[in-house]
Amino acid sequence: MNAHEVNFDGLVGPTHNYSGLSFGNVASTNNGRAASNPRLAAKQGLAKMKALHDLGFKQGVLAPHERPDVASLRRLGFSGSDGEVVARAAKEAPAILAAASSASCMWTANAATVSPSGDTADKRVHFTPANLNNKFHRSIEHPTTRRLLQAMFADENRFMVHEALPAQMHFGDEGAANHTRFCAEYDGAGVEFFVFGAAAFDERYPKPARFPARQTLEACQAVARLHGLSESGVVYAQQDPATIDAGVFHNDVISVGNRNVLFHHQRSFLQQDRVLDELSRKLAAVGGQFVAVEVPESAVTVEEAVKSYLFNSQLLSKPQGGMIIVVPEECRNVERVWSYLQKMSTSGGPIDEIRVFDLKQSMQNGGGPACLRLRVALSESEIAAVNPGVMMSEQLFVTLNDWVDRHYRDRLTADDLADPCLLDECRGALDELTSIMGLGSVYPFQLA
Ligand code: SUG
Repeated sequence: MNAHEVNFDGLVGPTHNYSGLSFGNVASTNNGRAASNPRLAAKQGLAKMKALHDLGFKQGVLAPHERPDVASLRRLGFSGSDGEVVARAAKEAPAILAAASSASCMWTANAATVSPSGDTADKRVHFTPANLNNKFHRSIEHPTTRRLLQAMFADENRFMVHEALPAQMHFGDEGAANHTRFCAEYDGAGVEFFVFGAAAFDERYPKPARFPARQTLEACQAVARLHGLSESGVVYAQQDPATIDAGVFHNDVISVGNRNVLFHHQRSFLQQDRVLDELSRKLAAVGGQFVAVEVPESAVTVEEAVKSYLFNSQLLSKPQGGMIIVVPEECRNVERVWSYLQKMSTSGGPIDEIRVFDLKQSMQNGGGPACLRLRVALSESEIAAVNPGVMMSEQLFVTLNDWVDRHYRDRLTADDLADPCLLDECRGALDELTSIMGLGSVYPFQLA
C-alpha cells in the first residue's frame, strides 16, 4: 500500500471557551457560560494525537486561529486601536465579542472537504475550505483556514486549495463533517459520500422543523464539481431531518465511515436502503466490498447517540487488519452504548478494538474525536510534499506541550473575554507557533 490516511487534528487555541453559540448543538447550548480550561483542552487534544501517532498512524496538526478576530469586529463597526476595538465590543456587544473569540477552528472536520488524488480529474488532492456560514463565529474561519492549508499543502502540482463557496445559506457548507470517502485501499479511486441537511433551491426535499440544517445539497454538488469528481464516484444522501431536530447537527454525529466500512445508526439517512445500495454498487465498481454496520434504534436511541457521541468516533485501519474505534469517554457513561461497543468489538465484525479518550473540554462544546480531525488520504510522494513542520513527532509533541504551558490560561469565563490582555497573549503564542511549525505568515496580525 503506498497511500495512507493522515489525520490533521486541530490544536485547541488559547481562547477556548463556552459561549453557547451553536443553536442546534445540544452540548454547546447546555454548557454556555460554563468556565473552560484552555490549557487542559489543548493537552487533551495533543494526547489523542500523540497516542495515535504512537500506534503507528500518520498524524498532523492544524494550527489555531487568531482570536479575538479584530478584523471581523472592525467590519462590524468597532473602531480605534486593536485594544480599543476589543474594549468597545466588550462594552457594547459582549455576545459578538464572544463569537469573535471562539476557538471553534479546533474542530477541523469542519475546516474543509478533501478529495484525494485518486478521485479527482486532474489527479491532485483538492481542498475546499468550508464557509460555515450557518453560525457567525464559524463563518469567520475560512480565510485563515485557507492560508493554513496553503502553507501546509503548498505544492501546486500536487495540491489545490480552493476558495470557500459563496458565504450564503444556499451554499451552506460544513466541510468533511458531512463527507466520507469509501475505498478498497487509500490509493486508487474511491466513492465520495456527501450528506446534506436540506436543499436550498428545491422545495421537494423536507427540512428540519426545530434546528437549522447547516449543509445544503447545492453546496455538496458545488464541491464535487470543483474537485472534478466523476458521477460514478459520488453518492448523495439526505440526513433524516428528524435527527437534526434531535441534535444531530452534522452527519458525523450519526455515522462514520472508513475504507469499505460505514458505521451508522438506523435513522441516519432518508431512503436509507437506497443509499446503502448505491454505495455498495459504486464501491464494487472500484473494487471494494461495502460493509454497513447498522446500529438499531432498539440498541441505541438517537438521543443516546447524541449524548454519548458514539458515532463521532474515528475508525482507523490497523496494518494487520481490523479497525480501531476511537471514542470519547462519554461512551462509557451511557450504559447501553458501552455494552453495544463491547458486543460489536467481539462479534467478528470489521471493528474489533476500542480506544477511549478524555476529550471533555471539547465535548462540552459538542466536539468529539471525529470533529477534531481532518482526514487527508495521501500517497507517499504526496506525504513527502507536506510541510514537515506540521507532522506529529516525539519532538513536536514535547515542544507543543511546553508552548501550551507557557501561553495558555487554565480558566476562562465569559467575563475574561473582555480582558484586553487576551489578544496579546494569543498573538504572542501564535507568532511563536508559526515559527515552530514553519507556517510563514498566515494570521491577519502577521499580514497587516
Ligand atoms: O460547530 N461547537 C461546534 C462543534 C463542531 C463539531 N464538529 C463536528 N461535528 N464535526 C459547532 O457547533 C460551540 C462553541 C460555543 O458554544 O462556545 C461550537 O462552535
